[in-house]
Parts: sequence; C-alpha cells; structure tokens
Amino acid sequence: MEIAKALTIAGSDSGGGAGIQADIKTFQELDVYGMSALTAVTAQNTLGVQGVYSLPVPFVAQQIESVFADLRPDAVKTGMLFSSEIIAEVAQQAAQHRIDKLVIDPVMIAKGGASLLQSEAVTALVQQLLPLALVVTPNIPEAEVMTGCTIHSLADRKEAAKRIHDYGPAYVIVKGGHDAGSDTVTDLLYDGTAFTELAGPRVDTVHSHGTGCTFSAALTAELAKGNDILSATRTARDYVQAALTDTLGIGGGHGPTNHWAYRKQKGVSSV
Ligand code: PXL
Repeated sequence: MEIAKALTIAGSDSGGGAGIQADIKTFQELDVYGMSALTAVTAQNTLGVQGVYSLPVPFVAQQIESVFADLRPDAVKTGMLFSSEIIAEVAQQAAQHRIDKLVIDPVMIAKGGASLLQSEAVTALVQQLLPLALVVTPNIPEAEVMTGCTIHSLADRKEAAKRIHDYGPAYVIVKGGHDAGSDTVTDLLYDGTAFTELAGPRVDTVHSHGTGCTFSAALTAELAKGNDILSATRTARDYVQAALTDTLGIGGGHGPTNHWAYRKQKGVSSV
C-alpha cells in the first residue's frame, strides 16, 4: 500500500490542541503519514499563550529541505508562520519544491488574543504565499484582515472570497464558525467561478481550541490521498464536527477538540 504523506509548516502548541500537534494527530487519524517543520514554539495551555519563541529562518528552511530530500510529501499545509521573514522563506521553498497541493491556513491570533502573525506580515502572506496556494482557509476575522472588507452577511463573505481568490489561490474556503448569529455553520467554497455552501449545525462548546488547525489539517490529509477539493472539504467538515461534538472536557479554559472522535464514530476507536 502506498502511504500518503503530509507536511505541516507551523508552530508548536505545548498544550497539544492546536498547531503542529493538532495537525499530526489529524493526519494520523485520517491514515496519512505526518511530518512537521516548526516555525515557532508556544508555551501554552487551555488558559492561554504564556510565551512565543520563533525559530531562526535558516532552521525553518533546513527542516523543509530535510523532508523534501527524502520523504516528499503529497500535500503541505502552513499554520502559524509568525513573521514576514519566515513567510518569504516558506514561499521560496514552496516554489522551489513545486508544491502543488499547498493549503494555507492564515493563522493570525490565538483564541485568547495572542498574536501568532506579526501585523506587518499579513501583506507578505497575501502577496508571496497566496499566489502559490491551492487553497486558503480563512475564518471571518482573517478574511476581513486580508481584504479590508467588513463581513456581516453571506454576501459580504462572497465578496471577500472573490477578492482573496484574486490574490492567486485556486480555491478559497471562508469558514463560517465566527458567524455567531446563526445556529448553522456555513462554510463557503469558491473556485473562481462558483460558490458551494456547506452547512451543518453549530456545536455550542468552549472546547474549540485548534478547530481551524484541525480543519485545514484534515483538508490537507484528504488532498494528500488524492481526493478532490469538494470531497476533501466535506470530510474536513465532518472531522471537525465530530471533534467538537464528542468533547474531551480537559483543561480549565478553552479545551482542545477530540481528534479521536471521527474514527470513533466510524466504530474503530474506543476513546
Ligand atoms: O489555532 C491557531 C493556532 C495555530 N498555531 C499555534 C497555535 C494556535 C492557537 O492557539 O497556538 C501554534
């Protein structure tokens, strides 16, 4: 059996709910071999981010080069990139290694408000990385920052998706989780021509730390296995829905989602 392989270029969450920890857990649960290149390390738990330490740019590059020299991934995702210097290096590596399945999760701030992307780095992300992306997965606040649009309605979200598509990615998914006024969460997939709305019931829980990382990791895993964007998006939604519903209830604050839940639903995990 040929094993699908995926690489995450992202930050570490010592609390295990977001960042590379969420990515690797999700890859594993979806039968994809997971690899990582760390950009930064956070000291973090469910109560918040206590510290952030970014890694030297040449060492971020060296990790990516080591992976590509031996274990070529079928798909790559980015998460916390932190600085414009790291973004420039990742963009250069993505071009050099001709990464065609590149998923950009434009991580900006943690739930408690800690900055995971320096504000001046947003332009670098938009100008250098988005043109290389197969798909970019902003939530509503991130879509607002990337476009300067204020988003109140689905029509606003469609307009933002069009503007983000103009930056160069083949697909844009503007996620609906931050649309607090609704009992349904509608994610919007745009391919440059048509919009697909994917809707499901909202799960009311404080244990949603790492949801965005988990969604983009599941999407990356499904693309690594050769699935098309629509089927990959549906599976990523189902994975997150299960992870939010069957909550672990650990930690005193915003707890992690349950990365076992999707497999458990399918009857092969008892956790
Ligand atoms: O969920 C965004 C995110 C990404 N990466 C790291 C994080 C977080 C949120 O806290 O800590 C490392």
